[in-house]
Amino acid sequence: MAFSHRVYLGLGSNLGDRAANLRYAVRRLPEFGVEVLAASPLYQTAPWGGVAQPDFLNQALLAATDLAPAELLAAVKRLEEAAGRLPTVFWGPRVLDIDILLYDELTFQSERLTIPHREMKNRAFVLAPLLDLSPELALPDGERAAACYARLPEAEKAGVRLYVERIGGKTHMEVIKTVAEMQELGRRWRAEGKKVGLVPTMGYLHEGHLALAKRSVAENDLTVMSVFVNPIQFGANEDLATYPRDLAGDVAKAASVGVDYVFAPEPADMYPEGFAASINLTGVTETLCGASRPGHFQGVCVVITKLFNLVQPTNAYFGQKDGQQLAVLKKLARDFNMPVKINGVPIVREADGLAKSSRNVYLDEECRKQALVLNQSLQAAKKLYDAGERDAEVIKAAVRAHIQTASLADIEYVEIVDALTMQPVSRPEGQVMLALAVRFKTTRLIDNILLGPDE
Ligand code: PH2
Ligand code: MG
Ligand code: MG
Repeated sequence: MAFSHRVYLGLGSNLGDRAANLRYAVRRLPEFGVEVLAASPLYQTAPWGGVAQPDFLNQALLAATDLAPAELLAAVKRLEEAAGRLPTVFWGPRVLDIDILLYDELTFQSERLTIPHREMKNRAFVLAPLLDLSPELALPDGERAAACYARLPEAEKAGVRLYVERIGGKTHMEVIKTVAEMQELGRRWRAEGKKVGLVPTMGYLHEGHLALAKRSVAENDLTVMSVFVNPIQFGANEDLATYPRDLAGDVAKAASVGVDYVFAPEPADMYPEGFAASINLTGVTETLCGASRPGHFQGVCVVITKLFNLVQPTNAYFGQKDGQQLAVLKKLARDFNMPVKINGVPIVREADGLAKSSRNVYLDEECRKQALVLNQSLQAAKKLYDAGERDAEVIKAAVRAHIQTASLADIEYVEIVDALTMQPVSRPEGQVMLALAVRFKTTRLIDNILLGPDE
């Protein structure tokens, strides 16, 4: 099911078996048209306002639904009733309370419903579990949930304590924020003999990333997706500062395809003062993007080596979109005898053929239109190859000529290389990669196609 709206719900209970009541809500929400994507841990919280009453257990859920806001409100009211909630004193003790906190980026106001939830910014018992789901969560007014939480009086935050029991939804997505926690989990999984899949990303997830995650979820006991914009793989004049970021959205998308853990460390935790390691693979890193982005693949090799050491994955998944990166990492794993299988996953394209990339958001309307020449030229080259053409210069010339029909295209390279060594070939034999890098105004795009037999 692909529900179209993303909602955050706040759950509370302070009557009866509180944990069982919350578990009941998580279990039955799907029957009411609400798919639970991720559930926070439970918090035991001091009652806020209202009459004197027992402590609550509170939880936040990330969910997806096709229901409109008013329908969603009606649905959660029915579920509250089904759980045995009786009309009680205003703000008195209740078996189950389900509040709609956020609904997409919507602000909505009716007599019965206000979105975002009217009081959520002022309540530690709402914000604390919410931040477990999405540390970077942005509210529709642009404010961050973390900033709201930070503003609350210390006394109120002190009334919120993590409760031991964890009640999950369909998925048990957790966000790991520190290197130390990630290393501890990796160690435990290895000791338990778990088959772990790792999907390294720089975030701002699109269907291409989710294709990697789906493969990993299907092939492993559990999947870790890292979301880390790796500073050391960016050159001085590259787009590190402006690289698009949306951790809250990434967490939601990862949860929706069954990822178990998002690892989102801070740069200073990955590269503390005095960090000195570098890794240099000769040959394979020196052509194509390696020629125009000095230091790029060294930075990639370092971060991936660190991630492998922390997570200790059985499988790691990378997109064929970054074809040279895939070849470099296969070589890295082979040369260092790393106990991990490197899996390449085919390029995911937009309906009109443009390869999906986080950087596509930089393209203005005209560049976006003209960028279609990239895939078109690759398809034309494949036709030539399939018709028997084996002169690399002839194929490359045809690709260049087609790209140059786009007035804004500025070709960095068009190259045919051996699929494993990334060294240029003049007459393709075995599997080769036709790869290109082209600038449209300030945006640099790469794309490629594999030709010949898969070895
Ligand atoms: N809900 C209320 C009023 N007060 N206090 C805590 N700690 N947790 C709640 O869920 C809660 C509350 C009204 O919905
Ligand atoms: Mg409430
Ligand atoms: Mg309520």
